Amino acid sequence: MNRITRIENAWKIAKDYYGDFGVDAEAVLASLEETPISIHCWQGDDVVGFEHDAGGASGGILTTGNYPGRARNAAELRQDLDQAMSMIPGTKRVNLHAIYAETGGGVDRADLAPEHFRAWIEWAQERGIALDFNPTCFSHPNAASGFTLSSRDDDVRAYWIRHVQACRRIAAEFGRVLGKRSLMNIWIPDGFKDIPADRMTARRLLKESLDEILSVPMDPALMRDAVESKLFGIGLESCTVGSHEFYLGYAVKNNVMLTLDSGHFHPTEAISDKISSALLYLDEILLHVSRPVRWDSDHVVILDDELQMIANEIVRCGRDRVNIALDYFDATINRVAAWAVGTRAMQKALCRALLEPPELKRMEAAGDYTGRLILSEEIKSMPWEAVYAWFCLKNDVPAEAAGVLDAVRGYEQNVTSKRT
Ligand code: RNT
Ligand code: ZN
Repeated sequence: MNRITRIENAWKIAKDYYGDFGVDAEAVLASLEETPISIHCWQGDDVVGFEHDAGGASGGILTTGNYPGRARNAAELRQDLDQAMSMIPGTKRVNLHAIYAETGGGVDRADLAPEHFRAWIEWAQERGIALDFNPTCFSHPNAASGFTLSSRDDDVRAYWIRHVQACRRIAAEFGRVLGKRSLMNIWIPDGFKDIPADRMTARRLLKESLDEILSVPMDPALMRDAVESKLFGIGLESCTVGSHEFYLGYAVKNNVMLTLDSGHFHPTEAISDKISSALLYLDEILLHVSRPVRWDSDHVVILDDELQMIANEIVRCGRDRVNIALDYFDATINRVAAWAVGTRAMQKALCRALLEPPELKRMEAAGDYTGRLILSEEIKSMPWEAVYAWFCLKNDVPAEAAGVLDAVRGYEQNVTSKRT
């Protein structure tokens, strides 16, 4: 039997199988198709960016590895993203950071403007994709003290306020030109290596900075602000100014989005459990799906238990209120593969979540925990992969590992291995 016939036959059997469980697999395909995943551009160049003195990420985040072929400029990064996206079915968005501006050199971050992203906007427009955005409040001399929006130095604080405000205007322009709202996520590295004597002042300063930034009204149809909390970073072990409580409170009070990053909590604490709570008090949230291994290591996302739990909660709580973005950076492997594997893993988890038999919730509601356990174990080996393979085939992207690997190897041979 040829490959395509085999995938199609498997899909037909799977559709029939899920039908018996009261699940409409055709509807699942449609839902999967329209669920956007925001792909982070920074996996492609190890969070370096295009500023002329760019030296890699600081602020307690760290990329390790030196796999050859890193994108060295915007044209290469876009080419690599195109290659990755050709291996990813469904609706894609691309997530940019301010350091990916193309200024020709010499433009200060506080003076960035939409024109410095013109090539990105045109590229996105040609592909019909939305752009998300992030101010870059790290890897910069004005962040060298370890404090940005919570700095005690008025000039430093004013500088970063101007930068974030510039970024909000850029995000709004993305939304306007592309006709799709841009999400702008604020993450700052600010924190203390050792035990602080005054946490309150730093947090009050951060609150005041955010208040000033948000005092400029923006059209929510064009852009929306999100704030991302964190537990600790390297060299910032004792206290992070923008902690979970800080931003949860801030988001609820000010009607901005909360960003939950899977690597930003205690190792046994999972963001999957936080989604339902956050959505009782916020209209929407943003996820930074990552994979922490022992710390916030930003490994490539894989189909593990927590990813599945995150996807289940997204589907159960409402896909329209949870915005999915990826956030990881591994420089020890082919970077295009890293994008493809992580994004496809997110989609596979969503596919499985969408295929969940309604019986599971019914059993729980009836107090039948034994039934819930037996069925949830069975769900793990249901033929979801036949549904995902068919989804890939319909979208004209590789359905199986061999296809992904061939595409990655071919691109590496022809393009990235030639970069020196
Ligand atoms: C850092 C945060 C943040 C960054 C990106 C590059 O811990 O997760 O989201 O990873 O902005
Ligand atoms: Zn993040």
